[in-house]
Amino acid sequence: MALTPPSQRIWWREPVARVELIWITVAFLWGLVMFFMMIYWHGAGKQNLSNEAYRITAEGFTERTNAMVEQHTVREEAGYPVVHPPPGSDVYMIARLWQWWPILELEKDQSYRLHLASLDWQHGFSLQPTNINLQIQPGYEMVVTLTPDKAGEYSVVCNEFCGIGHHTMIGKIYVVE
Ligand SMILES: [Cu+2]
Repeated sequence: MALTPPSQRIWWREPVARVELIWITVAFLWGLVMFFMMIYWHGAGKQNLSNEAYRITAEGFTERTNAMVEQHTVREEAGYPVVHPPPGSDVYMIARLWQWWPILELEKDQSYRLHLASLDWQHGFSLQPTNINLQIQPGYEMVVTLTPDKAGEYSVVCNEFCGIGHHTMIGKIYVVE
């Protein structure tokens, strides 16, 4: 390895080689293609759901979630309320250290507005086994309109490392016929 200085002091003011120009052009054009594909994929293909984001306060979001839980809890499971809200309604899920709260029970082929928010810091919403991923930031709610098309038990995994109990932060959504 040469550790001697370049022979010319201004070593960087050289014409760009043809092959490098070609690569820059190819990379730039490909970047443009992918940019427009992003917009295209938004509508076509099996992409992540389009979401909306709104500013919230932790207290306000807790209040709305509690109201839903109070009205529509149908049973309890390991200390978690299982909430069965009416089809078409707004449903809420709180992310906090270290849980997704409460458990939701939704009906197949019905639409819901799912509101997700964190009460402390950043968490990740990953719905398994379908591949829906959202980052949940404090101070904002993510709202997705979803229509579950398959009955079963879904897990919500936090996929944003959030501390010592991160691996235990697992929530649940039931979809019933
Ligand atoms: Cu988390």
